[in-house]
Amino acid sequence: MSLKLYHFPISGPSRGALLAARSIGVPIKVEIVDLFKKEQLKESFIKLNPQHCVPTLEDDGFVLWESRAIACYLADKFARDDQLYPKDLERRAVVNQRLYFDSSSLYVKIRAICFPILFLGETEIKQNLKDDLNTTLGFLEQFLSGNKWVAGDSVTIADTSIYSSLSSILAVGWDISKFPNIERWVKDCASLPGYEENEEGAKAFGEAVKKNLKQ
Ligand SMILES: N[C@@H](CCC(=O)N[C@@H](CS)C(=O)NCC(=O)O)C(=O)O
Repeated sequence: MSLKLYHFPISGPSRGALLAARSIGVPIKVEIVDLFKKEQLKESFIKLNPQHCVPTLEDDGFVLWESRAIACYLADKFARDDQLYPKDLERRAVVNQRLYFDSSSLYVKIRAICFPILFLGETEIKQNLKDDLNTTLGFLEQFLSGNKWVAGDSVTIADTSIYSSLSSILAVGWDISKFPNIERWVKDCASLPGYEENEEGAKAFGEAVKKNLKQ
């Protein structure tokens, strides 16, 4: 088996794919693509992934990108059982809903705040972007009401995906004290395999954002 993940630790989506792989427990070779050095634009990488983004997975010649698609693929192919990505139609549908929620809502709101600060010279977070993210966190708070994990009683790849997104903005110093279910779940996420590795990348992300923020 030769499984390789092209990865950049500062990237939330990239950490999401790796955190899923760590929970699945599949051995995976990690190759760093330094986005700050524009390594994703190297000819060899564009040949592999014309969309030149991380994470990108290579599995014996099969190439896949999009962090959540990678998590689903790895769970389906390598997980010991179906807990992380249930086969039951309805339970899987809820996991998928949470994954789409992350990809189309939570991650998007976090990116809308951080991208302009990291790359466009913005030094403040606009109030409407703060409100947008807090509204979205309100939905996550509801998903976690009466549930230990975001899609029910057991940990799934929805947790690894959403946690990797959320950990980026937590590292910027986001206040989640109004969301007690999220606070409790964030503490529980410390039990995820690969948690420390994720925290390191999130911390570097948070520092890069905070450096550009007006104090
Ligand atoms: N929706 C994608 C987002 C991937 C993405 O935008 N990756 C960024 C880093 S966060 C990237 O590789 N950017 C470099 C580029 O597009 O050239 C996923 O979840 O994998």
